[in-house]
Amino acid sequence: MRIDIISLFPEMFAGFLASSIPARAVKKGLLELELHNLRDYSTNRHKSVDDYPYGGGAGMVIGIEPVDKCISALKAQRDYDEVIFTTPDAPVLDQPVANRLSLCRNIIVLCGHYKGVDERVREHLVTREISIGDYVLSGGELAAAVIADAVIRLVPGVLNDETSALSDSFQDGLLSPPVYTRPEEYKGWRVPEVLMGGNDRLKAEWRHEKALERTKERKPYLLNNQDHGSIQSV
Ligand code: 6GU
Repeated sequence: MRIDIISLFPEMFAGFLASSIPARAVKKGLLELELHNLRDYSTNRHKSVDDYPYGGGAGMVIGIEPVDKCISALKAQRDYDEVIFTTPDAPVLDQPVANRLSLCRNIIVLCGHYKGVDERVREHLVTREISIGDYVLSGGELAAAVIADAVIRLVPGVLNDETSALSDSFQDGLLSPPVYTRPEEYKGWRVPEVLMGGNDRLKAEWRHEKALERTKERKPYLLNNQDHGSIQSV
């Protein structure tokens, strides 16, 4: 999979890219992640990419020209399955969307910006808009990193078997059950007895029961959501 991120602040992704999972995916050859500075596609000698808004109003607006130039340059090299725009006024990212995106070959993520982006970018160049929650960030960079992380870890081979994405919270529409490790007792706080026994069926039943109980208590809406966007169901 290849992810191209277009941003005015590409340096914000340095820590994320150096971190374990995305770095390992790149090293394994499962992922290409390229950053593009929108400023490099400015059409004037001041390297600016924004201008005053038509009709007035506060602040500046990022113009369509540099965005189109950057996206066109990328599209000339390969086909893209999605051009994603990060913006708080879009549908919120969830696991089914992450699952679908993980099946793409090439995606572009265009980071939104507090300045606002010319609406024609959204109308003509973007295929999908994503928010990461109902709160406002100063730019779309953190959202793009969140989206990239959620997607990258689903690419086959990126995680090893024990941490397989299939056993995640949300993947079966349920939250994960509680987990425990040694010691069996700490300050009088004990590991549930059933997990200490030798009956695998009982242990599996217990985990499923706890997963259901947690989901009902904490995120009951997941129980009504049958769309998991899994590889089987897309
Ligand atoms: Cl995608 N962008 C910004 N600026 N703020 C957000 C967001 C995105 N998602 C939640 N808040």
